Amino acid sequence: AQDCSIQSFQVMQNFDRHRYAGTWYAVAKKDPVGLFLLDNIIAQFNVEADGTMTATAKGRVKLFNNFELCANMFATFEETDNPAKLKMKYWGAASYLENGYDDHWVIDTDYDNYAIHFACRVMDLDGTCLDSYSFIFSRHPGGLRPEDQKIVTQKKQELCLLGKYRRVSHTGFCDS
Ligand code: AZE
Repeated sequence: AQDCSIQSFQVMQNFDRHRYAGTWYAVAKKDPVGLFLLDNIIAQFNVEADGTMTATAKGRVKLFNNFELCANMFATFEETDNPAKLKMKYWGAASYLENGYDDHWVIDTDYDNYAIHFACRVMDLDGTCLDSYSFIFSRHPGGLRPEDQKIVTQKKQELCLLGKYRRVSHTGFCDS
């Protein structure tokens, strides 16, 4: 049987935040429980002068009364004993947006084409995840290259999330 305890998940070896920096388009996502980014999700990772990683992200959200807007989000990252397992403190440009403190695990990336992200918010007693979210990022807004799709499918399976992802559309909703 497959081991779905999150501590057994392989993460990116020798994670290099400098190579991870730049723009990533979410092409697929697995949603957590509750309010979440819907589509048009673009993340920009930066390495600051002091070496720490920060990020900004945009994405369409629907708030109370089905009010649609583009959420402008910010994040700072803290290191842990594993360079690919970061802690992300995040908040919105406006107070009615979400803030929180989540895991940010980089499961795999080739830095130039694809990246696979995973965050567990609530763990079960057996070490599996009860409430997770995950992004498949691409450097290309059009999607993944066929050769990367194979790797991504394999990793989704290793995260015990195969079949749980939806495509993220990019219609320009959050542009400018
Ligand atoms: C992520 C990339 C790095 C920066 C940030 C990310 C996550 C953002 C959210 C935002 C949720 C907003 C909501 C607003 C109403 C991982 C995409 C900040 C989870 C629900």
